[in-house]
Amino acid sequence: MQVSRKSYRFTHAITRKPGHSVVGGLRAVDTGAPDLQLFLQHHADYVAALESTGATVQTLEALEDYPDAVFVEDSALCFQEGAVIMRPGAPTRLGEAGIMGETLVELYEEVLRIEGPGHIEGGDVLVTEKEVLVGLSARTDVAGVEELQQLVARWGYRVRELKTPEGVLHFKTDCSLLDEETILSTRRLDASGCFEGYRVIHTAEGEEACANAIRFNDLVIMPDGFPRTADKLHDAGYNVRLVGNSEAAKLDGGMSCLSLRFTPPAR
Ligand code: CIR
Repeated sequence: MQVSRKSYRFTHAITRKPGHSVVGGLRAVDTGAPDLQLFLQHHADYVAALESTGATVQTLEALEDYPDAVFVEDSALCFQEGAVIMRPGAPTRLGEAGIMGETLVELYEEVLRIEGPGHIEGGDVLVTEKEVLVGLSARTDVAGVEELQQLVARWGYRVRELKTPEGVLHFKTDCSLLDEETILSTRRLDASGCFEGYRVIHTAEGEEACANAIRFNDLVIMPDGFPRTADKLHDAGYNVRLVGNSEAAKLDGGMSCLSLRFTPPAR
């Protein structure tokens, strides 16, 4: 695979502010609508954490027609060589991808698109140093994975198809990349054997909801409120930054969902 930089080093990120419509975002279980003011505060803290690593963060305006548009990760996949516009499996989110494409064509010469009929969402894709792992889920199907494989083969990437655990929204709801050889994972996902060959750190029992963290340059950014897993990561030598996530969590969103992280080619 032609990766010249580490899979967790990025110069850029794109985020999008939550809008008033976020209260109508998709959720598996209704635990109440998110509070927009608190969501905006958490979002600002998240952007500040990304920026504190020296990266340039482009924060797009809210898209009121798309309640879940704050979760930009699902709309595209960004590599060094180019970007791929996803095809979300949630009908209410389909239009977000094309809109993100308008931003990405400003940054990349090569912007490819999943045309369908399959579906794939960025939350189901974990890019590591050596491969692109994609979990089949209620949002990502075999045809979507196959189309991604065909598209990224030109850049030398190998796609490995896996299964997202039953009832889990996205593959990355249950795992994150910590460094070139280490994955943070729930025990239930790791039990499938999908991370053979990697070093795996498990979320603490009862703290499975923090498996969706991100390694962004020198930081591991994880949701606040999971002290035993935070201690584990700290003890393993990671520089952990906690960000409030209570409002995104009401919509099944976590740290990875809130940004696209990438290093665009010099133009
Ligand atoms: C959804 O159901 O699509 C949103 N409410 C949450 C998306 C979270 N995105 C992610 O895990 N990548």
